[in-house]
Amino acid sequence: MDRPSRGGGFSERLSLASLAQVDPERRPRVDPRSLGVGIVHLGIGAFHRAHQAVFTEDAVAAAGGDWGICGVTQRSRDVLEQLGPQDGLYSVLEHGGSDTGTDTGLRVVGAVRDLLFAEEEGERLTASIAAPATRIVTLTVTEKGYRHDPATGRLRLADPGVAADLAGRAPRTVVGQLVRGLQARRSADAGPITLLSCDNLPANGAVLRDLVADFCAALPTAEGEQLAEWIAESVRFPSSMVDRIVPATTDDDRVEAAKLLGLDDRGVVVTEPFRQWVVEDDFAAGRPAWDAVGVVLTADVAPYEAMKLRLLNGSHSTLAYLGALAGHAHVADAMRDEGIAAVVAHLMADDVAPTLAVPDCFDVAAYQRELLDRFRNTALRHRTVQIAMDGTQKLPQRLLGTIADRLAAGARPRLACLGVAAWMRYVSTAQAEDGSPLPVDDPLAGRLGELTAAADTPAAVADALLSLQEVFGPELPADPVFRELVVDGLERLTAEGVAAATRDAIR
Ligand code: CS2
Repeated sequence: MDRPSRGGGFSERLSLASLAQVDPERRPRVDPRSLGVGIVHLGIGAFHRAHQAVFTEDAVAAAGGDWGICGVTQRSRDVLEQLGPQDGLYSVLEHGGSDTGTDTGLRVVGAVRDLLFAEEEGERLTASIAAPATRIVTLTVTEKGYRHDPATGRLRLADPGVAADLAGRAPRTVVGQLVRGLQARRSADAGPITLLSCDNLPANGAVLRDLVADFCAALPTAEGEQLAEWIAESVRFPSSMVDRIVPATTDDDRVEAAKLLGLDDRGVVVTEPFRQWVVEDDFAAGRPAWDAVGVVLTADVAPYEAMKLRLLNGSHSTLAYLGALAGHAHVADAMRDEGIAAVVAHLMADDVAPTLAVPDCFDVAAYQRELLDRFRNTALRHRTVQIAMDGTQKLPQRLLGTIADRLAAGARPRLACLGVAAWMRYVSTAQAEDGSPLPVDDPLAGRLGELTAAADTPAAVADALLSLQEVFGPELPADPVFRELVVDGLERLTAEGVAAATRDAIR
């Protein structure tokens, strides 16, 4: 008998056995039992489950193919505990709506057919990349998962994890796992394969290809050279732009999903109705019919990537730092703050839009309006501190590219520089204006603390942080206009606070 459990759900879990109890309209669009694995996905977090897995299930429903997903989790067992007992099934809860109301949809996705915990099942991971049935490896491992220097695009060979993987342990870094898997694939003569990066990095496919090449070049020559040759012939690295806002799931979301399902689902992910995927059509061994279900397959992803990273993610980070400093817990709360909302609208229109080479027929003004609406979606509880994490890994592609392009054009990108200043204020104070603590969750958190500890004026804080070459590169910090705008923004945020600084910025 179903009775409410912890969190108000139901005691019976979602699984293949209980699926018959779910409203037929909400069930997977393909029979999960009949779906073989063709894709290994590294980083099976909420984003993948709400994005590529949904597109993939739809593509199989439209055109068939054994494109089930083996989802790999890197460090945390949580996903295994959520999805393992559920036979990989989970629901996607869609929340549309803004100030004018909400509308909710829920569907169960069955595309994830296998799960693997990389830390404990290294051999099985290598074997699944080497399996002939696997034809694509997709990745959402976050910016920091690449362990590269964004300024040079090179693998950080001195990174202890990379060095240990090169020395031959069961690989723990993403690039190490891929290369060892490819090595096994070559030995097994299992044929060509595609590695498809789905992380928010510009030219993510080319970046991944170079990092794989760097890893091979650092192996003993006899081992690395032949492998690199085989990779050049047999492996493709298309780039892709991914977009869907997927906040961390809350207990309220789980309760809501349980009510709609009549079952307990520990793997539910929550998202917006919008989803977009633009993929470079360069596959070594086939792909799902993603083009039949709205994915844009194209020869050149770069203009879409720049547009999305600079307009959406650049705005997101700016909203997150200004919003968190001003005490707004969620993106939609920050959007209700008139000063912050105006800064974001002007950032897009004045600083970012002039830098974009938008694809033909693309209405970039409409895209900006749509973004502002998406940010205003009050039904999504997207925490500002979630977006604020890993700033050192995100700033280059989100804000610094815009700034460099505008400076080169002789412009003064004040709003993008205010975004950088807000990041500086956030990481150097680690507290909101009301004194409440803010987490500085960043792989360089230690360095950020050391650099700013003794800096006692906004200019000193800015100079200390601008010395981070792996973030700012060598040229930008030497640009007097850039430094002036960042210091000015930081001085205003420090002396006057977010409300006055945002008001001044849009005057
Ligand atoms: C966000 C992204 O957490 C973040 O940094 O900016 O995850 C954003 O929600 C997605 O890129 C939207 O496609």
